[in-house]
Amino acid sequence: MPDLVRVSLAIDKPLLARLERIMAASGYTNRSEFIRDVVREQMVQRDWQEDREALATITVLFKHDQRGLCDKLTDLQHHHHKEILFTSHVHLDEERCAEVLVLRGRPSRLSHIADELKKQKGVLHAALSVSSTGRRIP
Ligand code: NI
Repeated sequence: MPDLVRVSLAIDKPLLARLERIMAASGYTNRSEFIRDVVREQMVQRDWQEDREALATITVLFKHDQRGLCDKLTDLQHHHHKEILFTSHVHLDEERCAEVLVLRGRPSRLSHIADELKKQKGVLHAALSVSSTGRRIP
């Protein structure tokens, strides 16, 4: 573990009570670990706001018998091969499939790819989950 520095901070009681409730609801028992994770989360959000290289996953739920959809989804993934690191396909039942994509690149590009996938006819749901390459997170 890197050098740890002890800090004290001033916080008003209602805000501290709120922090403790959020911590407990999130399953944290260690206040320091909670604060460290809040800071890391803020760093990831800033990377996304400032369009710095990031990591993301996109989950796409779709009906595989929609005419032309599977070809279209494959075409889109080839077009964005520079950002898409990995794709996995799951046959959920007789009609529905899900694909999970892992992407790396500028957040504006990754959001654009998610939007492109989402708007295809036959896509029932598409969700972007944002993360980080971790290079800037201590
Ligand atoms: Ni399938």
